[in-house]
Amino acid sequence: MFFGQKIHPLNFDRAERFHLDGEAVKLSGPGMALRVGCETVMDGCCRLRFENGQVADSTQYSDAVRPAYRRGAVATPRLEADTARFVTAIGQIELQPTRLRVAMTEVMLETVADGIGCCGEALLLNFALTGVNGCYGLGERAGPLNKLGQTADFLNVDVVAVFRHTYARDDYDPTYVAIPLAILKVGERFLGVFFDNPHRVVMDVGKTRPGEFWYQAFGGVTDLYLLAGPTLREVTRRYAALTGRAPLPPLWALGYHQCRWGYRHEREFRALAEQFAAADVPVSALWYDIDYMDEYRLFSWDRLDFPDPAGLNRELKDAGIHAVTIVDPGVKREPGYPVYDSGREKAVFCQTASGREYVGKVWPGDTVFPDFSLPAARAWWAAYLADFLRDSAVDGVWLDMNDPATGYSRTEEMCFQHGQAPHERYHNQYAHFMALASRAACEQRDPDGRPFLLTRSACAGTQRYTAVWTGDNASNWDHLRMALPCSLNLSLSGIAFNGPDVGGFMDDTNAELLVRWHQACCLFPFFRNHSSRDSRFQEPWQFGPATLAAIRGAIRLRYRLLPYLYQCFFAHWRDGDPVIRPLLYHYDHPEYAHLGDQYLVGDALLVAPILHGEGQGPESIQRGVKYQERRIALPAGWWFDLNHGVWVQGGRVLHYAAAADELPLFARDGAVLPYYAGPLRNSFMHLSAIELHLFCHDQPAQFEYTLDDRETRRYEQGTWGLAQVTAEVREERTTVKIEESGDYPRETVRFTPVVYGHPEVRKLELTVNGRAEERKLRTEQREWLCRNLMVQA
Ligand code: MIG
Repeated sequence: MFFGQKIHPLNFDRAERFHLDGEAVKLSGPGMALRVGCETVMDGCCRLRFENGQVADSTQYSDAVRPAYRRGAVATPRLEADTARFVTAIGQIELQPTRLRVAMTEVMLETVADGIGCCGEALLLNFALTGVNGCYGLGERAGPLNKLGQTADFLNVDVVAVFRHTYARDDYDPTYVAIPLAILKVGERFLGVFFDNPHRVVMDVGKTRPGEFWYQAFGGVTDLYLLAGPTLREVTRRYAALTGRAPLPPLWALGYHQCRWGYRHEREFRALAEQFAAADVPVSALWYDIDYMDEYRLFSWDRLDFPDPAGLNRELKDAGIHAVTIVDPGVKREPGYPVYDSGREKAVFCQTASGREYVGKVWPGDTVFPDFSLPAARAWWAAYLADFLRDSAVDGVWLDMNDPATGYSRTEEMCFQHGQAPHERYHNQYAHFMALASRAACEQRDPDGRPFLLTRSACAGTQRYTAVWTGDNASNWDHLRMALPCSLNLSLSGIAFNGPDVGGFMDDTNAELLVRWHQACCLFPFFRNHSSRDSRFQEPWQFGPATLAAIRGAIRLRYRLLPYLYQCFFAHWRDGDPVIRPLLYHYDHPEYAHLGDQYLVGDALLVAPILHGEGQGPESIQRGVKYQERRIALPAGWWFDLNHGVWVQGGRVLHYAAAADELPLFARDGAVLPYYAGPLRNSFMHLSAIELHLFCHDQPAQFEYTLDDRETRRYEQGTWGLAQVTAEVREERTTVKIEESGDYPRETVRFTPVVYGHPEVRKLELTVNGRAEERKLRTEQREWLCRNLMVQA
């Protein structure tokens, strides 16, 4: 067996007839009995459940869908001569023994002839790709943005462990995350097909057979959710509503994070805090990798290297730096170690089919694994973790090795539910339930606070509990380029809070790569520099003053725009829009179907980073300064070029030259960017004064600024307000109106408008909640504040 292997379509049995079976339709033939039921789940979404008679247990074990949507309104089939018809919220669904056809108002999706089959426990659905010119989502993937012509294996693995010699390539498959959601672009319209099945599945999107889209599940029950468009935005929002949107993180979690495998002594952490201060680079968290532990025992500290972890972490926090510790799932199998003894006594560890404790071989040596599918195991885990977080004054949890990684010991022998449930049922959900239990620990520790968790593995729905990083990448340009489509597709797949290891994890980075990586990702939802103990150090100051200055510029840019990023997270929580988006999220142009080297942050900013190094692509030298060049597709309308301080007209491709310390960045006409202009002191940021940077060329500008306490979970009960901002620039006058509403005290934030790119503007008329306010007009005529920051530092 090798990854990506499929079942030949001719090996599937096909049905010959069907009949009504309760409220479902049963397709049957030699070797085959497949029950298909249909429900309307919510507006624009319905579910087809496929129960293969050869699968002994017809329970759906996936935890992907929010409980509210697990039951829908049953659509009773009407049987006609050779067709069963379901009438649903998205349109008509027609089923024949070997064919399925979904006719939505705007698009049609149908299988090829003989498109439905079973082979033992496996299920085949083979759709025709007629008219399909794009495919997105598919969770976390290497490769290009558009997955048409690609294949994807949905099995969580420890990538570097299984691709030991090829991890540095950019085409590995599978990855750490399994989210079987495909968003198809049919002509100009979109529809989503989410195959909810926690078992291993594969998709082949026209690779093996052009024109055919294979979904093959190797076991379990498949719930096919059809998500109506017609826009990408509607599909994405519906999927997010179905599987859950990320809760709001604390503001500090959106800052810059510094991590490295190999930091192993308290004096290194103190030195890091000092070095960041000396380098004048803000940092919001320092991360403890596995070396903080006492011989890799969970919930312990090596007391020689860290005599007083709580004291150290409080000291860091006084400087605005939070502490995050890694927490692996594996428990050292060591009688006398209390965590092991108590888990054994409570029977919370995974077992083999015959009931032995399942043993793997990872960092602690012989290791056992909590069975997070058991509520009792989750409660046991949460209690330990909550105590650990409290006792050590740790603010965030980093969940690693939860693919799960078991070393040389095969994973398949790991069973669940006291040996009763086969490995495949929970393999892809192992990290998910670990995250659920770990989030519960954070909530126990601080009932009103906002947890911050980061995980390596995940499945559909895991965004409800944690952020995701894209695992062990390598320090090379291919992996920098891959980071964009990978995070964009992950964002479309419900995981809005994600990002790669900036600088690259494996192998040695270099000055230029490190700078470009910081620039490319400084507006990503998650922004962490991380590297392996075997690689060269890559903290911002490791490559000399010019490199430091460029990196500092990118990091400061992020901090200046943290209020905007925070607004994007709030919008995600409210509506399901991802924080970073491919251009085709908002703009319709044939080229954008493949555009994976530039992206939007919210709907206001367009980022087109430099993704190649010196000598690898277009470049030039002008007046002694080196520039890297690239093409930038600028959608129609006016854009403000934040490097050059000029309006440029879109609807065309620009050829752009960026010096080493420049990130090509554009603000949309009509955008308002909330900007933090106060002092930069790590995670300390009082957002009681916000600048509203106004970009009005032809368009009036508009923005909904959400007001909340940024710390507690009261927003979940509706304790938040809106400041509705509208602005217009006409000749020499700027008119700005701010109207507050909602369940939040008025005028807790002082807003200052800043007008861009209008040298002729002289007057400001500002009204706040219906009252005229005197405020000096501020304009930026040449360059943007951030560029000044980036270049002059
Ligand atoms: O076997 O904890 O992906 O981020 O630094 C390697 C050590 C285990 C893998 C994670 C990586 C982390 C490393 N871990």
